[in-house]
Amino acid sequence: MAVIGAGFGGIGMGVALKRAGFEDFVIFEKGADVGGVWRDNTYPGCRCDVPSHLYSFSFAPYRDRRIRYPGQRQILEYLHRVAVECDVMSHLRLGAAVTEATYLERRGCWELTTAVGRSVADVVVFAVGQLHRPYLPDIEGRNDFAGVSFHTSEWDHRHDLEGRDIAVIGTGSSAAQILPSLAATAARVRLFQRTPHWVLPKPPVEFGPLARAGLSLPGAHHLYRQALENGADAVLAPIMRRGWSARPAAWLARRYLHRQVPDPALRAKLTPDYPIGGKRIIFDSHYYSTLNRPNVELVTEPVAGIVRDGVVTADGTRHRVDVIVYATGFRAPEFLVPVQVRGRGGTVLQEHWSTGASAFFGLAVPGYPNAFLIAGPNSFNPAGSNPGMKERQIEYILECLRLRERLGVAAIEVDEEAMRAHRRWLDQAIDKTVWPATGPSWYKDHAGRITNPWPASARTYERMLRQHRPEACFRAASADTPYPRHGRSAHAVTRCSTTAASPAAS
Ligand code: N01
Repeated sequence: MAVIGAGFGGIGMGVALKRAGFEDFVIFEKGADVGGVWRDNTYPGCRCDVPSHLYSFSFAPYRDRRIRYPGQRQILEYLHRVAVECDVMSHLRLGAAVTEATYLERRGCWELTTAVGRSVADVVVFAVGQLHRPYLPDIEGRNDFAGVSFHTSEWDHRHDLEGRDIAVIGTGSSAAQILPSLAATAARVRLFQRTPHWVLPKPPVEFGPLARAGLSLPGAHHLYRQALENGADAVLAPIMRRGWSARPAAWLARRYLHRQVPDPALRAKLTPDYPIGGKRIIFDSHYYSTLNRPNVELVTEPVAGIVRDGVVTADGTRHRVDVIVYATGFRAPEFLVPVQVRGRGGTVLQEHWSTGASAFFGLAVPGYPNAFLIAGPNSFNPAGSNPGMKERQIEYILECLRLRERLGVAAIEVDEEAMRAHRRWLDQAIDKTVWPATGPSWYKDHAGRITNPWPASARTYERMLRQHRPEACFRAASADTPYPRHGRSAHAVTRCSTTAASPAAS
């Protein structure tokens, strides 16, 4: 069996396989380390805006009585610890980017191609995440810039930005986290905003003395996690569907903006004109206040081009800068790119998705037997914890593998009708959200189809998965190839045949 990606999804899948008594699997990771986005994003100020008691695996609960929102390094350390303690490290192949995955129909398994060779795996789990390929906008003259420039997820730490003139393009969550750190030492920061985002304040990074004392009581960490989970489902999720909390949340955000930004002209520029929740809400307590600093300027004229020494806006102003930081987000709707995935009949998944990426609960696609996704289309939780969503997907994938074993077939795949029914449900659920009424964001593909977020609460996702058992929604992909029974341990959920084979060229 092969898992592709060693972020939260891939590590979580590896741990679940080990716990199910399954040893014969490989995790292919393109990078030189585990961690996914928490390995790649090292920009100043990078930390999770979801409390880690929630943003962690339920089987490896976060138990810190001091820090509520750990920084990037601490989250990376957490993932390392999980991988080491749960004995997943020996399954890793680092620096092994999978470029092709082809379903071998007669054998009911997958052939995977990396730069060093080919492997065959009976099952493949794509755990590549949604936010790992940087998006660099196609701004005229981008390559003409003579200074230093980089994307937030590819921070170039060789450059000291103290005393420099910096342009930050984009005003999403990454920009909001970077701005206070940059502004503290830069000569000047110009923040280029196309659309203002909704911002809600978040509690301090560290717990206060009362919370610390509370967390020392038996069972308190678990109760706190549950409270966060309930809060996200009951308060945050309805915002996206114009539910009861949308108005109070918008009121709170406006009041927060009013209190933080005394200048009415600046406030007007920062006031969103689309419903709250239309784009991912920024949770941050230092972004607005940093915009009041004398060395920070919010530029709302559209970026028209980039020249040797700076950024030119549509009004013709030339903003001379030494450094350009692209806080312009990720190619999130291009799922699985650049892996070329070929399913039954040689159908390329990206072509199959030419009318919009879609998957059964974000985790399986008809015509792609024994292939599963973690964090696939419409399974990003914009109102809570994504490690939690991934755990639900991992549990479901294990159940699919058990079903395959029970059926005694080489391959199973999600039924077309189950997919169609799920699509119908998704369409009506998405119609009830604020996303159709909001402009472009990484929630949508280039044609405006909403391909990334889950349109309900995490609890609804869990409940719906329970109601859509694999027995009812998956079927044997081919009746003639029996389930491979040789060498299987008593506890194995599926037999793995991941083997290094001949180099790709041969
Ligand atoms: O990216 P974004 P991000 N000219 O796509 C602007 C997660 N995350 O890296 O809004 C000018 O949100 C674009 O403008 P507009 C989180 O899920 C989590 O900040 O399209 N501007 C927008 O302002 C988040 O949602 C944490 O008009 C241009 C910005 O670039 C996701 O990552 C922390 C432009 C892109 O914002 C992505 O966040 C950080 C152009 N040509 C991130 N093109 C946690 O703490 C684009 N923009 C968990």
